[in-house]
Amino acid sequence: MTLAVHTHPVFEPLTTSIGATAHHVDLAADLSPALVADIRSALLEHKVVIFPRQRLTPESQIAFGRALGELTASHPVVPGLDAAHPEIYVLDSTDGGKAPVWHTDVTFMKRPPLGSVLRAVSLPAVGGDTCWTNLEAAYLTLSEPLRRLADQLHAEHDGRRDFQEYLEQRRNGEGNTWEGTTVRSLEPVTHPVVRVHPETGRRSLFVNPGFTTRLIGLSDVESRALLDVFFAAIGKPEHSIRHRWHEGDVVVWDNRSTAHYAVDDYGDHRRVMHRITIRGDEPVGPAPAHP
Ligand SMILES: O=C(O)CCC(=O)C(=O)O
Ligand SMILES: [Fe+2]
Repeated sequence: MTLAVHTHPVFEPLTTSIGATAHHVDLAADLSPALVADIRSALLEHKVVIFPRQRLTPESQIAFGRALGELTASHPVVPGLDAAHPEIYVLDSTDGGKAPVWHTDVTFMKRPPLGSVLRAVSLPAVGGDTCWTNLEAAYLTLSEPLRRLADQLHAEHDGRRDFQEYLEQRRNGEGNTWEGTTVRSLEPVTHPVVRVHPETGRRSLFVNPGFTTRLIGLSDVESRALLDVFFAAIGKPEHSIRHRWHEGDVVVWDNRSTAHYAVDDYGDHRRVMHRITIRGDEPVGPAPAHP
C-alpha cells in the first residue's frame, strides 16, 4: 500500500500589507478541498498569492480556477485562447497585451471578477514584472473626512478607451459572450467609490486610473481633482509588491481589494501570459449613514 504524502501548504508573507508566496503546493497534482480552502483564506488574508514554478497547462489552469469558483469568459470583448479554452484570456505583448497602468480587472462591467489567476507562458529575458497594490490600505491612507466623503460617492467605469477600437475593428462590433449576452457595446457602469468586501467586510478604495472616468454628481473640475487625490493614494510602495516572473509561475489575486500594473520595460521582446477570471458579484458600498 502506498500512502499519499500530504504536505501542508505554507503561505509566507511578502510584506505586512499584501502578498504571500505559497510553498509546498503543486497545483497540477493536488486540488483537494482542504488545499483550496487554505488558498481561499490565504487570498483573503494576503490578497495576492504567488505559486512559484508550477507546471500548469491551459487545462489545469482552468481546473485550478474552477476549484476556486465559477469562471467567466476570457474577457467581455476579447475571445479566449481557442474554442477548447474560452476561459483563457491571452495577454501577448506583440498583440497589444500590455497593461502598464494601475487597474482592477474588468471594473467596466456590472460584476467585475472576484479574482484572477495569471500564468507566465513566455517571458522576456529581462523585465516584465507585475505589481499589485492593496486598495484597503489605499482607503486607510485617506484622511478621515475624505474617507467619509468617499464612502458616499459613486464613480463611472468605462472600458471604451482600451477596448472600443478592438471591438469595432477586430470584432466587427460583436464582442464576446459575457454572462449570457453578446457584448456589442461597452456602456459605462457605476460602482461605489468605496467597496465593502463581501467576505471580510473591509473597505477598499475601488477606483482605478485604468477604467474610472468620473465621479457621479460632481462637476468636471471637482471630479478630476478628487479622482487625482484618490489615484495618488493607490500604489504606494509600502502597500505594493512587485513580482519578477519565472517560467510556470502562477499568481492569484483578490480583484475586489487590489489593483495591479504590468511593467512595460522589455521593449519589443515577446511576453505571453494566460489569465482566467473567477466570477464576482456587484460591488456594494458602505451603508448610507442614518440622519
Ligand atoms: O501581464 C501582466 O503581468 C498582467 C496583465 C493584466 O493586467 C492582467 O492579467 O489582468
Ligand atoms: Fe489586469
